[in-house]
Amino acid sequence: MLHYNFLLITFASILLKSIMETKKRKLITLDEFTIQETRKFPNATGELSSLLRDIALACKIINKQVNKAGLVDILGKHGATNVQGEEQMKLDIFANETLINVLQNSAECAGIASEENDEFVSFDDAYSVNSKYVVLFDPLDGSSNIDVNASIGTIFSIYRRLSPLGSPCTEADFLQAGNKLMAAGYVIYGSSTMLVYATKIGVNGFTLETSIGEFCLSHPDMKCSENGKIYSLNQGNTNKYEQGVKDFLNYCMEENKEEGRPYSHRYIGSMVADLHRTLIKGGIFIYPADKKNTAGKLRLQYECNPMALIVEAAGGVADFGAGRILDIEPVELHQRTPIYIGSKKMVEKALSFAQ
Ligand code: P6P
Repeated sequence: MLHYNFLLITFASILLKSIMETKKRKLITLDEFTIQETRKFPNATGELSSLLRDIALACKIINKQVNKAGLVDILGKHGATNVQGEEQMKLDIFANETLINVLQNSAECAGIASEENDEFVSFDDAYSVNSKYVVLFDPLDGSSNIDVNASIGTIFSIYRRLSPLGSPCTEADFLQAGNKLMAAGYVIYGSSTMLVYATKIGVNGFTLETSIGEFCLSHPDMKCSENGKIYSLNQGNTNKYEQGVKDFLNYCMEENKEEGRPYSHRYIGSMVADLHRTLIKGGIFIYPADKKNTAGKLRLQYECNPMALIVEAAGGVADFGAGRILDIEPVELHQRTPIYIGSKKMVEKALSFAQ
């Protein structure tokens, strides 16, 4: 009997200990995480963490509107068109204005460039003009999917400004190559709302916990698998693609059990959603040049560079067909580029057909 009691007490104490440990394991918010990361760099001042917090705040405000888009009169066309010649949805405008307002009030941002604005915006108030970072963003990427309730997203890039503190931003601040990025990330407004951001040392994902209004660490140290089985591009454009892309498409659709083919084709038409899946599941996303879009469709500074930093920091590859996306020297704020991005072996295979 004594032995039985001893076993019972031992089991109960182990159970209690594990319950206490579980209770101790707290959610790590984005702010807590970035502050912990800052402490790894003795010279870090916390300004980048503060800027990430401001971007996260703007995206929480945007998320609120995206989530109820069907209920308020914010759906549908705004009637205007943006510099890309694309019809602007009302949510595009709201997202753009929200990011500009929040960043202007941030103590860490000297100016912005937006996919929705023809020119960059320099914040010349006393605080902002002495800030050391500039932010570029696509406020609501994939907005053509808003009306059909498919995932859309905000994409952002953070550069250290080149112009002297105390003076207004110059265009050069916004025309830096992607290999100069300090950080980049996206927020995907999907079945859950997630913020994923990268610095050169890694990629981490945070899911919005709506009960406390905080992005909480849910995907630490994200990695893009070396290979994959999903290819993602707009197959409706096949007749406009160069022969190398057509040959890769045929390769993907060819039966080959040893190499796990045919692959699966997935295409949402929202870069953030297609890239998030590629990061989580592996695969390749391609938006190549074609007869209509001879330089490709996607924007270098607002879509391709930030996504390239994220995927490369996760171990993947991001190429424009003849070199790294991140090494392109931008010459124009809204310039476009072809993009082959995702699992290293799949990008290499796709590019081997382009030769
Ligand atoms: P297409 C959305 O308009 C976007 O800029 C990206 O999010 C997306 O990957 C691409 O364009 C979709 O383009 O020509 O396939 O509709």
